Amino acid sequence: MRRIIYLVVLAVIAVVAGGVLWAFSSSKVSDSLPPVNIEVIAREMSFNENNPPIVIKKGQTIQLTVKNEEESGVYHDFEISALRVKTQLLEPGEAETLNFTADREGIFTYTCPFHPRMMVGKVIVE
Ligand SMILES: [Cu+2]
Repeated sequence: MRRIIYLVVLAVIAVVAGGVLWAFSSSKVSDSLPPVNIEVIAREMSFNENNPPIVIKKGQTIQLTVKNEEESGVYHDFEISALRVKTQLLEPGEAETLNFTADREGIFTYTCPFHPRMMVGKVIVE
């Protein structure tokens, strides 16, 4: 009889432990990284004044808005070729928002393909 009680207790522990593990693993899925909004302004031949690094996390959904705020006639584009991210050609006053998720860690380059020497910076995926 004692042995049966012991086995029942063990079984209950196993079920509870299994439930706790399941809860942890399912909460991990729903607690995945929240989306992040990033705004990039193209003005006076640079992004956000000095082409700062953009730091994001692997697997995080990024909502990226690129605005061309040049006064006149200068078109820009924004590209992270390693992550297959690219806007349309943006004329002054125009903006585009796109979503992407970096699927690997590393340091990549963003650029305006029209002005690759002046408008270039790093994307750091951690
Ligand atoms: Cu440009």
